Amino acid sequence: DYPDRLNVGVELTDRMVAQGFGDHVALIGNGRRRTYKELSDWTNRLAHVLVEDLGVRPGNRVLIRSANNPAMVACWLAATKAGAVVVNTMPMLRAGELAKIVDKAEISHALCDTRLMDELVACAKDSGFLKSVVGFDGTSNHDAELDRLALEKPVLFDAVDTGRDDVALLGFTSGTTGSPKATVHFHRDLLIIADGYAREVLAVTPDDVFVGSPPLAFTFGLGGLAVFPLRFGAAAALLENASPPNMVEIIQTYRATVCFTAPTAYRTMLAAMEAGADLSSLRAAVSAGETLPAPVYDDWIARTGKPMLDGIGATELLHIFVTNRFDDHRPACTGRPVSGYEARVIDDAGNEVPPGTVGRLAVRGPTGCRYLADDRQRDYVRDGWNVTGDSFIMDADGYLHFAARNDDMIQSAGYNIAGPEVEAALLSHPAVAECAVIGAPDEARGNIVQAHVVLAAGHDAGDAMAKALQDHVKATIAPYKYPRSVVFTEALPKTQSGKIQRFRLRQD
Ligand code: 3SK
Repeated sequence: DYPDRLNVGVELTDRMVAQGFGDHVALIGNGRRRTYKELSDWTNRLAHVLVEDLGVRPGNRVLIRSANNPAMVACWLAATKAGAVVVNTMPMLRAGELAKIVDKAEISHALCDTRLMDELVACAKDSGFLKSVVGFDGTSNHDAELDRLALEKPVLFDAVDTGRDDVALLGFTSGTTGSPKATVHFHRDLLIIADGYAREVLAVTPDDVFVGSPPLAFTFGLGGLAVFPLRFGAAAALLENASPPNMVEIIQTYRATVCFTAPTAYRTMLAAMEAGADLSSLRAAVSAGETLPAPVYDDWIARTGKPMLDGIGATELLHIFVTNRFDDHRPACTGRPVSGYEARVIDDAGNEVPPGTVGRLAVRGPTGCRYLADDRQRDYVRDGWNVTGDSFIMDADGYLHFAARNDDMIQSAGYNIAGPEVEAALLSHPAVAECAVIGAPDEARGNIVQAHVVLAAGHDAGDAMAKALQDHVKATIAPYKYPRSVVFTEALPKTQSGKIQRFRLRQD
């Protein structure tokens, strides 16, 4: 139950100061620590600039373009306090991609790290919506227009009196198919994910230090690296380049306790621990965005004595809605719904399938989904249930097990083969660092299973390796599932949030 009048920007800053967290560290980044009081002052000054100098009005759509750093969080909170609807965007987007977002969301104002201006300026030139682009200093040296204007402003700001059901955020999702949709989220949604998943599952305390790789532009990152820590008086250590080695370094430096990232990064962290890195401060390792292979889960427990928490979320529902828990977790299992959410597995007609049967995962909960002006709403939401693009099996105890993304099922010679199962088998071979399995057209079999493999350091590609991997899969799962074609590659195509784009492999 949230009050009728609610502004999430205020809740995560001024309210935290009022609750006594003023001196606690809120954000770490670019070598600096910022307390809650500093964050509150900073965001209030920025909000003054937005309203008084830039003319932002409640409901205006404000785009933010930055890598993960404290200034990006401050801009997001300030725009929220000013009553704007924020669209956070990835730093690597090009003018053409930005233009689609600007048009769809009818963006009037943009705040941009000065290091990333070119593409946005190019996009603004031809835009009928975007009337103001202002730069901020992502390195927090306050050396850009927005920062200079902010320094002149008072540290108190009378935030716009938004309602709990007013729109606060548009989360863009390109999914793995490339055609962006915007999902609409209210002020209360941002608190629901903190008071649900973060409180119930992670039991966040003010002593926690969060770290992770997902961009703040992706709601997985915004939740895990901004909303969750700030809701509980904890700290977030933000990395502009969250490569696994950088995360290992920051975890050790700041004794980070909660990590949000994808399974591939955890594999690198396991190797780093093997080589002597001390990641013992981590109490929660959250894995999402890609299926967690059982070997990574097993190795993590063996090495740290703690579970890795696999979960599934969606931009449509803002954050994780099905998850394992510290005291309730299993390998190759995504767990049970977070409180407030319901999940079921359905067939094509929308009927629930019996336990043990593969079907489409459907979810219902308080945070979505509402697409912005998009006909795909009709396919995604049916009878109030969000019908995801993932196939799952629910076991007799109500635990959900990932089967495949719907487009990852491979029909080969009359067999239905789940690509991720073959990937898991390949990943259990020590020579495989990463892989993606797709169906490749084949005259005789309709499709054959094709594995795209990135080898771990010290292993050589070639026929002998391909044969070794095929034999390994045959020995691990039903032999008919083995990859008849193995393609070695240096890197897999990924979205900017780290999801493998199998559709691009299919196009090649
Ligand atoms: O896995 C995802 O795609 C996701 C999306 C948004 C928020 C959280 C998650 C895990």
